Amino acid sequence: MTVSLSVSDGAQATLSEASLEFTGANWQLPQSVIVTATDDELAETPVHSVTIDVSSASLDANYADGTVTYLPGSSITFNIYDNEDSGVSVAGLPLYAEEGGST
Ligand SMILES: [Ca+2]
Ligand SMILES: [Ca+2]
Repeated sequence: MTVSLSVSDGAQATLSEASLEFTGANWQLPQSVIVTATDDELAETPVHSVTIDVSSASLDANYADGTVTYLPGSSITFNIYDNEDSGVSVAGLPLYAEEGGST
């Protein structure tokens, strides 16, 4: 059985694997996929998300309907926490100036 994975917005996140092969020899072994949130340097909503779609294909009719029955649905929501500070900050407080001067 082949489990295929895709991310809804490749600019926001990437997957280490696009597909996983489960055979008669490895079906019982876990396989991992690493999801990496892209540091896009854009100020965005504090939490945004992508959808990871999961589907299966197999010559075995029991697994060939395109769904992975042991997952809660065929898509997974992956939340991304923005790391840009979109506000204005002032360093070097307290600010001051001598009379007649400016900062
Ligand atoms: Ca982002
Ligand atoms: Ca960002």
